[in-house]
Amino acid sequence: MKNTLAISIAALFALLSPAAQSAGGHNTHSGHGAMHSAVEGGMVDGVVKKIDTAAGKVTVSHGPLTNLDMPAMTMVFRVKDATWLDQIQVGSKIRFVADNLNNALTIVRFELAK
Ligand SMILES: [Cu+2]
Repeated sequence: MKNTLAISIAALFALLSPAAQSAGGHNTHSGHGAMHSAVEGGMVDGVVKKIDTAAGKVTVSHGPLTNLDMPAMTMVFRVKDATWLDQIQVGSKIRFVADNLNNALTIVRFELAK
């Protein structure tokens, strides 16, 4: 009985630890976002200017990216999911979230604007 209880507690910690770490990371991110609450989690509007399927890159004229302290501009992004490039063409209106992944500004969330 004692052993069973010890194992249960160990199992409980094993279950909780990753969750606690994950929650901590998320909170850190949200804390940063709180400074930019209007944009955090929100999608930014953009217009596709050029598509480089081979390189997995897209040139987008975008509105201000507050989470990246970036004003509106036209620039090249990587895309997290290359299949997104199949859904767009030059002139497509998109909504997206960009983030800095491995020092490359990358579109991490994407949808076609209606
Ligand atoms: Cu930019």
